[in-house]
Amino acid sequence: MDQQGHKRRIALLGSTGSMGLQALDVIARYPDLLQLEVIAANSSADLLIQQARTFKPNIVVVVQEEAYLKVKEALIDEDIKIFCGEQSLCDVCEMECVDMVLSCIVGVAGLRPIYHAIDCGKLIALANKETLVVAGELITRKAKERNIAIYPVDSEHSAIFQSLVGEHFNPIEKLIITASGGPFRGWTKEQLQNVTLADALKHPNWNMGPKVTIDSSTLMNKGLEVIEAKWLFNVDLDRIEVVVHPQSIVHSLVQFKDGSIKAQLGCPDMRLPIQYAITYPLRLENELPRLDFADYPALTFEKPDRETFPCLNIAYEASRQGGCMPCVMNAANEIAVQWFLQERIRYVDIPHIIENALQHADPVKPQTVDEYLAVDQETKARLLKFGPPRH
Ligand code: MN3
Repeated sequence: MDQQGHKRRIALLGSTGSMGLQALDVIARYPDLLQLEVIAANSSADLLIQQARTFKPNIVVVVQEEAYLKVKEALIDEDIKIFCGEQSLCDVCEMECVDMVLSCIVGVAGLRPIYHAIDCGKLIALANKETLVVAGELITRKAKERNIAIYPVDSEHSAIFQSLVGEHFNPIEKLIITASGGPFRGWTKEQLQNVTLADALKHPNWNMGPKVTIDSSTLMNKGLEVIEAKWLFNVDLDRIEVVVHPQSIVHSLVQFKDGSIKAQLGCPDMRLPIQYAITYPLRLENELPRLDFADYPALTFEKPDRETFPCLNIAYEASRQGGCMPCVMNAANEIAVQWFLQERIRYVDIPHIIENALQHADPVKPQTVDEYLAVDQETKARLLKFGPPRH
């Protein structure tokens, strides 16, 4: 709610994914403060119809045409505007009835709408980490130019953001990002040879969608988050450290120049970082589970195994090289994860596919959203043309 007592009007992009569902749950808890103006999804027509009936937004966006026709027909008796196509994702971001854009889109598809929302001066709550990985320089420059704050939704970045409240002029010495280590923590390279899709989809602590669950198991998720943190908090890569913390209670830490470390702790539940991002700077009462330290007699920390899980180093290296390289890495990872989810490649092929794509990349320096998206498209087209590696 702003100072005049107006509700904060939210456009939720990606409402049918795992994060989107949790975001709807949060928004619905604060009807006096928040108003759901727009929901948008790619193609999940049935779920979108159900969400529209339950949450009564004023606008629904469906990207795919076939799904759009189905949604439009089903909601004919509702007082809801229905828009179709990718361009509509951008169009709703500039509408006057929207104060904040909450992007829960997965992958590079979220880049254009968020860039446009920033350009239109909207508040941004960002769960879509790939946007900052691919074009962090462009996004953060535009946000600075428009004087727009980007509120992180990713739990690690929310923890850092919360630890920085009140520390505006105090220099950061180091960011320490925690990682659960995923389901294969402690496994050897040999053991990873036989990992199945079902094994990889079992995340020990967090309830997330399939893409981010696989990324967590390979540590690519942590690599993406390191790059995300670099842009969000303007901290050099060599001052961002990853530490494995299997209990997922300490969500990340900031070390200041005096050596003092601040952290944010809580139960692993994405609804808390979502809530903080969309109601910042307020801390509102909720019924989310509370942490009982008696349930966690030991909080442990260890170094990540960068040799068995090479994706973390791949991400650091791609970010160091800069230019289009993080975009190429992200594109190759999206394809590799898609192939693994379709059971067309082995688990251990994922890092090789990404490394291979980086080796063959032309190290250009994109300057616009279109140029970044062209690199993304070219990388994916090349991979799809040659298909999955054969053994
Ligand atoms: Mn995270």
